[in-house]
Amino acid sequence: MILKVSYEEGAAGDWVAEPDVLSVFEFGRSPLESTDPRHVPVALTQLDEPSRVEVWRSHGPVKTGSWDGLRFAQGEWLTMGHIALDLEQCGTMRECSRLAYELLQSYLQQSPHPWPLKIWNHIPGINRGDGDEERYRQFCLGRAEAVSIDPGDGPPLPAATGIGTPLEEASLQVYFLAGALPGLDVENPRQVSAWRYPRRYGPRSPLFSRATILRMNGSSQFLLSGTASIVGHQTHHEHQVANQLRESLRNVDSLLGEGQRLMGGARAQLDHNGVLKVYIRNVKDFEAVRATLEASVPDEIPRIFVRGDICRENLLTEIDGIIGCR
Ligand code: 3EB
Repeated sequence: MILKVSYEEGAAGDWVAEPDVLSVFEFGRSPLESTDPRHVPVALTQLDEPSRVEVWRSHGPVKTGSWDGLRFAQGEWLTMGHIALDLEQCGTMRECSRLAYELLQSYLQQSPHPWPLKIWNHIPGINRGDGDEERYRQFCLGRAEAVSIDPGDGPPLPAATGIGTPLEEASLQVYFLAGALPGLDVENPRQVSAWRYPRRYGPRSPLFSRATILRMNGSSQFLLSGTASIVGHQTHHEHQVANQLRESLRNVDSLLGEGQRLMGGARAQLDHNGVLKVYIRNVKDFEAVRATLEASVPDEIPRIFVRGDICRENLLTEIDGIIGCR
């Protein structure tokens, strides 16, 4: 595997010093507290125990730096980059989002690793505001304004996760993985592509593909987008968290099948070569979600549970992950 992701006990500082470490994500901290480019605080609280950090490793040596406020760690083949914009200094959510995506694109243009492979968007108070004024919809508007490419037939951006952090969080955070070679974008036959969602979900569609396959040095890895209980473009199983998680897992399964159809070879498995991250809106649902996941996927795949709001008010949980292909 070209990207090794693991959940590790211990402090972020214990891991950032390793020579092959691209980044260490620390849960439950504000992104604005970051000092080392490889240390990325994330404003999502971990729900399970023990407390762990998410460590990304790839072929080194790793070069770190800052570019117009974007911090990055560049390995031989892969780059991790992150942006945290203070919403108060930035203006509206729409402006902030546009700025973040303009910065991301101008950084990638001059990078030896210009191909975005997966983007995580952490949006404070994501469901705040009514109708088209909702923060998530305004975020989508700003992103679409920054991404000049006409979607046409294909996704203009790779896999992504869009998740809500607490309303009190001061920053919009965008972090990403980019590579020296383009990934292969995969859509889900069970779902309408996000960039073709009907108007009722917002003035500009979300821009992301359902998964991106990272192919490099003979290995393939599935970078799954945040996957929720959406079939077609509609939310299924409103108010039923366990059924929402099962539907999300059917979407993951369908994506892995579609990936195999496109790539040939063996089907990607949820095994020790991958990791899953489960986002839960309401803390009270944690035990039900944990038990449902345990009954549905092999024990050997590492997982972490975090509290986060989902981009539609009627969605209670969402899952993403990085899955190894043989
Ligand atoms: C969905 O399927 C759920 O706006 O970047 C998932 C992944 C979702 C990414 C984004 C939103 C985003 O529409 C929400």
